[in-house]
Amino acid sequence: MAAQVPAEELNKLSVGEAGATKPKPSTATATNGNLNHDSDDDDEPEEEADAPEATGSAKKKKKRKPRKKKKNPTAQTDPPRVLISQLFPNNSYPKGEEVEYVGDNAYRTTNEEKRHMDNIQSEFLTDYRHAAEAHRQARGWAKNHVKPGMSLTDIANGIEDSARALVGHSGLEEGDALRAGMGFPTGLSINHCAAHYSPNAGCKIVLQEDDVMKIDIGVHVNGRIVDSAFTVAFNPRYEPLLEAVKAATNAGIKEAGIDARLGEIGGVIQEVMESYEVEINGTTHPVKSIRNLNGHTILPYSIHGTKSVPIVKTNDQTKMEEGDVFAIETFGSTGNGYVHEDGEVSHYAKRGDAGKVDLRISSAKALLNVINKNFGTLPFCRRYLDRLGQEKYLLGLNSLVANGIVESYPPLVDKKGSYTAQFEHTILIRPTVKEVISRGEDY
Ligand code: HZT
Ligand code: MN
Ligand code: MN
Repeated sequence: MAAQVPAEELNKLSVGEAGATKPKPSTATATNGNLNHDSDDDDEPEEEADAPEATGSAKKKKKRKPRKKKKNPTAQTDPPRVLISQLFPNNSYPKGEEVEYVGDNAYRTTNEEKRHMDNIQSEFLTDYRHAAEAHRQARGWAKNHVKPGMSLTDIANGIEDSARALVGHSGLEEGDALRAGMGFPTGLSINHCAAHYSPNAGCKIVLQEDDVMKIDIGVHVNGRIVDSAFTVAFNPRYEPLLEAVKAATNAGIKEAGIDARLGEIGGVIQEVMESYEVEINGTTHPVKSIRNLNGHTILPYSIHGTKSVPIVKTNDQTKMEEGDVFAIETFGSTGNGYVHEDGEVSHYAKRGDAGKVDLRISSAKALLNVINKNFGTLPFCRRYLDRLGQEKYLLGLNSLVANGIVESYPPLVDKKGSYTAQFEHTILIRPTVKEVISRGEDY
């Protein structure tokens, strides 16, 4: 089956995966995926040959200072298994996309006090950039390898084995997953399912040629979670849907900044989203913003903070503030533009405000210890319990949910037969600039 890949999907592959058709190790270098061309200048992807041109009488020979040998010529493998910390030594990870503030906040970029504040927060910036590079490389694997005919289980494992290996979550030491690893279960949500589907054990779902799949990946380092998602489709008929949602998310990112009002950002997102339509099998559908899905703040070890970013116009006057971290995510749909919970649950998380309950079911007590040790308040899924060797935990898990200690996050679906798409980035509202930490050459 010759999968029809939209030209855009082919052209916008992460540069970190360039050359991935070759056997391992790939030719990708440590610096691929770095968007920031004005950072260090010793990180050029390729060394230009300084030898004179063989036939070059007509060509001008570039005069160039002889360059020092590249510090880190380490190549990433395919699948990616080389530590990000090895590819980028001395804790110098690639920056995301830095965007200067405008208007009343334009002064911040050069302001001495703001720059000082920025500098003292560099520790958490390092962790975010580290996690973001792992995210780009793990999703690069997905962009190159996910094809119709693959099972969702193989896709999830391919992504998660990559992400864990890249941040050094070996699974061999206790508390490993709490230092770095998955920030939440990989979402693989297809068609009318918009979010929070991840395969449980025994899942037989295979990706189909005409499917629209949202791939939502969370990677964390020291609890700093990078939450970023994209949508894949193999039939080009969905291109306008994907374009609508990508443009809507970028519009939201552009509106974001210190003192930006959340309800207004929603209005801009909706305006962009709903300027598109998509024709499927001879029927033209308006693209709708899914009005009960939102972006959100992110806190250490906690995937949702207290602020929500609507994707339709609302009168929420809440402002973005310096120091906030936001997941800007938008969802477009050919259906109702409204989701409900439906289907088997895969995603769970211990509640941050979980009080002390005397658990009378021994399996619940035992499972809570496993959760505390391995996930804390980070979301997890049943597969993560399976890989830890846990068995017959469902009764205990359900009792933790019933007792309000663990929250379940069921799949979120629009009406049957509809198609939904998502794009998402994590952005840092730094004192001097906003940084789109998860930005890549791909999206
Ligand atoms: C919950 C559980 C998870 C957060 C958004 C989201 C994936 O819909 C406030 C606004 C992972 C994430 C979340 F396992 N959710 N982003 N990426 N899902 S949410 C939410 O529950 S809470 C949105
Ligand atoms: Mn997400
Ligand atoms: Mn999110």
